[in-house]
Amino acid sequence: MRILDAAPLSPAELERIDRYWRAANYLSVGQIYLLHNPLLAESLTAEDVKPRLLGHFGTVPGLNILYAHLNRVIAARDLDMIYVTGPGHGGPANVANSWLEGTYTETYPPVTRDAAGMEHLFRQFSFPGGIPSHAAPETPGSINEGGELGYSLAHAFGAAFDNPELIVACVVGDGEAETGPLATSWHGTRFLDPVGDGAVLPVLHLNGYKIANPTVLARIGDEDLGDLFHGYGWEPYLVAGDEPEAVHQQLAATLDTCIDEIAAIQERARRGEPDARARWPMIVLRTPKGWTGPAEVDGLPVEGTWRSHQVPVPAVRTNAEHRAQLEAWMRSYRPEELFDADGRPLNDLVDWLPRGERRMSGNPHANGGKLLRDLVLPDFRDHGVAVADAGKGMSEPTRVLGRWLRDVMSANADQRNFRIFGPDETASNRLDAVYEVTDKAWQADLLPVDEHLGRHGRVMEILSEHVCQGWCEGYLLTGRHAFFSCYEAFIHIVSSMFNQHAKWLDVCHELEWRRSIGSLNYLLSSHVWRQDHNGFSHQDPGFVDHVANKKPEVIRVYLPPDTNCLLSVADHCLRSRNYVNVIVAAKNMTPDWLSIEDAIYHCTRGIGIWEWASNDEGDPDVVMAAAGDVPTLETMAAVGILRDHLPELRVRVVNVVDLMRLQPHTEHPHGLDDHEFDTIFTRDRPVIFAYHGYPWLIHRLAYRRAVHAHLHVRGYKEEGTTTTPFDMLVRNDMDRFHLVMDVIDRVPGLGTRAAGLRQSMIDARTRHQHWIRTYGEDLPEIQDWTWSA
Ligand SMILES: Cc1ncc(C[n+]2csc(CCOP(=O)(O)OP(=O)(O)O)c2C)c(N)n1
Ligand SMILES: [Mg+2]
Repeated sequence: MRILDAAPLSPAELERIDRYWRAANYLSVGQIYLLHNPLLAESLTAEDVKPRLLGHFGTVPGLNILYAHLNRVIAARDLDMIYVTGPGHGGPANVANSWLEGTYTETYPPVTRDAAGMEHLFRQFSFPGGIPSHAAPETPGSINEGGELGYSLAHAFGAAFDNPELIVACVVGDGEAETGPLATSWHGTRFLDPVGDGAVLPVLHLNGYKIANPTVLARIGDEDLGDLFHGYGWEPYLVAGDEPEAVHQQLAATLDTCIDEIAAIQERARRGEPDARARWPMIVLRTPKGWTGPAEVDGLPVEGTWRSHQVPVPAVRTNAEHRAQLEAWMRSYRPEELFDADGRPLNDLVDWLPRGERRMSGNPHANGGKLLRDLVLPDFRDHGVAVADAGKGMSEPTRVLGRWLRDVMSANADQRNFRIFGPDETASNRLDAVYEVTDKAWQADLLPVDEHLGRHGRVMEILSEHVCQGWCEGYLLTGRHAFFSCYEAFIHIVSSMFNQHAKWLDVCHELEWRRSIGSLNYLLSSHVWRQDHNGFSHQDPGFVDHVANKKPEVIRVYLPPDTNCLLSVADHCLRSRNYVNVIVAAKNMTPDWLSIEDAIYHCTRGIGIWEWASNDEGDPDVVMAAAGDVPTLETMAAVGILRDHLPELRVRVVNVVDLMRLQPHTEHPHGLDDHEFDTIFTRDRPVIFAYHGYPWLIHRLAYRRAVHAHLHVRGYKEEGTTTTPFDMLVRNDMDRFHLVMDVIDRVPGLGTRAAGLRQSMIDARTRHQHWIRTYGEDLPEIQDWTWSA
């Protein structure tokens, strides 16, 4: 690793930056500890201290020293920069800097920049009715909560894409660096276009410790650490020390060099001399954990150890010695040199800081909705498939969607605010029409065999669902639009990231100043019912169950039954804001049920009676409901059998696109009120519901409905393997034959009358079993089945 020994700071600059750092540290410690007496006007009393001491100091001095130095280079060079805090548990640091920069008071006027405001600032931190302890949505300038560790670097890259003038400074905790998502995020430079994208400047914060352990990267020696990052294609610079003056000089010299190098890489590339092996600079900052805090507490070392992770001096309220230690610690920052008697930051403490939107806490990229522009969306109706006769024709839903996405990509090529993300599956999910107008981003070596790889590609593929998700979130949070396609089973990998993003959106609903951002749009394809090449490992429709746990204001789930419905749903999702939209759709040949006009009506309602397939004349004996493309097909086939063999049975066919329609309207904004629900499903007739995923979800959503006692749901019950498509249905009792049996078993009076039909359904399942074991494919009558009214 390179080590620079220049000392670019004049004594005055050194003094200035150190004072700023001390002020940020003082304000951070104050937030963790104090209720009153923010300026230490008198000696601390027990009542001045919070009853519950919550927060994390260990990472704070590192976050603050970086913030101070980044402010220096921003101001000196008029840089456009944001700050991503991997160890977001160091939230007091972000808040303190924002207060010093003035954005905190602009955002939250009651928190004035004086003694009263300082007291307010301290009190509210990790306090009931106040703000959370992390770099949360409430924190101006943050796009990374950092509560769940691992996503900072992927977020940083997502923010940098298509922002050629932006530098994203990204602190990575050395513990965070051990997580899977972070470890693979270092590959980001292989996808970052120095022409059209901005830069990411990672700072590995090698403070040596996590909560209770040393970190791996701090204990492998500088040489191996340097080699590791070299191997990943970075140029690592080491800044190390525990003596502030020396660290200030080294950090200043290193940041100057890094910013110069970034500019040089970009300048070369933008001049037309791209360098596929450009080594982007990064910094390894090795300073003590809990630096400037108490060296020892109760005879045990704290500064420079894991013991400083949270609250270094714990018993301040009850233990006078601890309280004196806290006071000495806070006074060591010399607040009288930082704030005037009224608690205002002294003029020369803050007069050199970046101003307006150049402040990292006030940069509009970190409140991306400010920069959000609507997508230009070509008319999806032009891509609709013609449907002369319902269920006669077939198409591949995602392939058709791919053509519309191609046009979306073209239409927004100039405004450069739309990308598609996916873990190596864009083509597999049959969205490959997009390659007619753009490539997959790639900055590593290119070989003649490669297809659709390009330096300026807008399709982002890396085989890490985590990184795809992190990039996608970073891109959205900075005010752009995205579409993420993934195999249904493997989207579980990012369940936890989805969680965090959904929580972020949820909190933003309460924050007027956080502007609306583009929705996170998932397309889950290659789904459970059609895993032709794969088996059990690839069969899991449960992500939706997890999504349904999140706040109704945030989540939407769509199960379009055919191609035209998929187009309509996708258009709706790309127009929406502040949601997580989950679309589940097949890539395989699927019957086309609805014309594009009918699809629009159906999807706008989100649920509907398919009267053209029903014969209930307003008084059904049974309701046959379906949600999902394969369940729709199977339901329609079952309805066909019923109508052929039991023509007097009045069957109502209901199709659900928007799953949240099933919830009461009091629970979800899309929920139907009971009256409307009852008119569709009845209050007392058997409902045979074929659902794409695990059956319990439908029960969960509909448990309060009058008809619930008569609701019988079929779905995936974890019976899977590599087998034929129809066999998957048979194994899970969602095949047409079983659905017919379900009707016979549940419609009063039908059991005896239709016993013969029931028996023939059992035989049909047996015939299927024998056939596939002999011929390896589904029965011809299954493969060739089409709907006939
Ligand atoms: C994914 C995840 N696992 C575990 C935790 C619990 N946790 C909070 S802080 C922390 C240690 C972080 O260490 P590091 O990244 O080195 O941060 P720093 O030393 O700067 O505080 C852990 C394990 C978490 N927040 N996220
Ligand atoms: Mg650490």
